[in-house]
Amino acid sequence: MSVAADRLEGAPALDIDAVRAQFPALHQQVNGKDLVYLDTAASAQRAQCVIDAVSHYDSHDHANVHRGVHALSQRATDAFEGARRSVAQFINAGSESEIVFTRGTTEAINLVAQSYGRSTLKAGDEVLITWMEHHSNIVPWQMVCEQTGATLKVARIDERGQIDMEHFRSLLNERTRVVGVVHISNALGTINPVAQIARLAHEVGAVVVVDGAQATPHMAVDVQALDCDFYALSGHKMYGPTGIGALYGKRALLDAMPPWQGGGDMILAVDFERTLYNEVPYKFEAGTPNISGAIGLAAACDFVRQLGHEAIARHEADLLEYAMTRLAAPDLTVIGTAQHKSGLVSFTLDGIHPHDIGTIVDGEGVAIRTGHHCAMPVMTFFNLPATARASFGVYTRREDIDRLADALDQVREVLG
Ligand code: 7TS
Repeated sequence: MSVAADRLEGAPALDIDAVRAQFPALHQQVNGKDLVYLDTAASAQRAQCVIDAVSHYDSHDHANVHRGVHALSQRATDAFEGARRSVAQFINAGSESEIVFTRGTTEAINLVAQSYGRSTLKAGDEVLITWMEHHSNIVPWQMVCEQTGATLKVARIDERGQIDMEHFRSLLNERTRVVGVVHISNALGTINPVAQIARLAHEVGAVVVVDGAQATPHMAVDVQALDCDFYALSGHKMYGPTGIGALYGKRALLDAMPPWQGGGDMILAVDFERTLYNEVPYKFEAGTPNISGAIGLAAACDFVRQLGHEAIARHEADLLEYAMTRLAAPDLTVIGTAQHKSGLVSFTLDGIHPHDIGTIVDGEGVAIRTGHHCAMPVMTFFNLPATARASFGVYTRREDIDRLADALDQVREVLG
């Protein structure tokens, strides 16, 4: 039994049939076969309670927020601000004013780079990230380094797909102003020691930006316990809608940061000489926000919280262990074998391009992701053009992994 599974012994079990009943999209046929959806890391399927919350809002309560005195605008505002409270509670932020709604993780990190980064970084400063970052935690930092003259540093990873902490420590110094790290790698499944990284970064006075896109659906996240300065998440990774996510930031940092986009809602008063900005979080939410998305995200937070992170972690640890055994074969190489790993398996089959794997298993009704997973440096590190990736969620069953294993046999038969 893996370390993770051992630790979770005694955690409550998920009622998998009840969970699956919450996901209408799972109950369909693809290419004449019952759908097996193993692409949750790219985007999770949407829970019925999320669909219902969005539909109820759209059908009954929609109006613009923060501006109307009429009943619908007040209802919409209450629901929108209630959603902010739900997200704050979900990651244990100290206050809902520390939650900025964004389009997702990508926009949240760009906000930090362009507001915090652009206003504080200068030539000689360093931004430290890791080799396993998603492009959304690489490119925004490259852009702001180019704008400010700061330098991007990258901590190595090892053969198992874990951060080389010795190298990470050796790159940290008094010039390091920002540390960016992914909580769970989407390409490898590695769960990173974010609290330890935050401690080390704070010792040199750097702020820590955590890419939590893959973490919030799979593990309990407590931003205060992690003591990270910023935390980014996406609704669609956690059974919620696309086009909505959030940035958590420590209040003192958000207060000191300049706005990054100008427009309605982010101001208190405007004349042509000077604009007085609104307080946080509104200072960072120019324009009409994704109101129904925020309501859907809050419903997704409730859904995950009700299932319970312990039960989810136990379920996914069991699936991971099962998959590692069930898929094991001389021609199959698993990429990413970290000691602490979440429920996904990135792999290659000898002599077969991952895209061909993806196409053939799709023909068997099995949805997996193939490609570089927006983490091209990880592919470079392992000297691969791409991998195939099966990623699990609360609705995944062992028999789904059996279906993948059978589909891989089909791949071998056709192309092997
Ligand atoms: N960070 C990580 C670790 C991710 O997995 C993703 C999306 C993002 C950031 C970006 O999130 P977004 O919601 O802003 O797009 N990952 C993937 C994936 O693994 N396959 O498709 C998208």
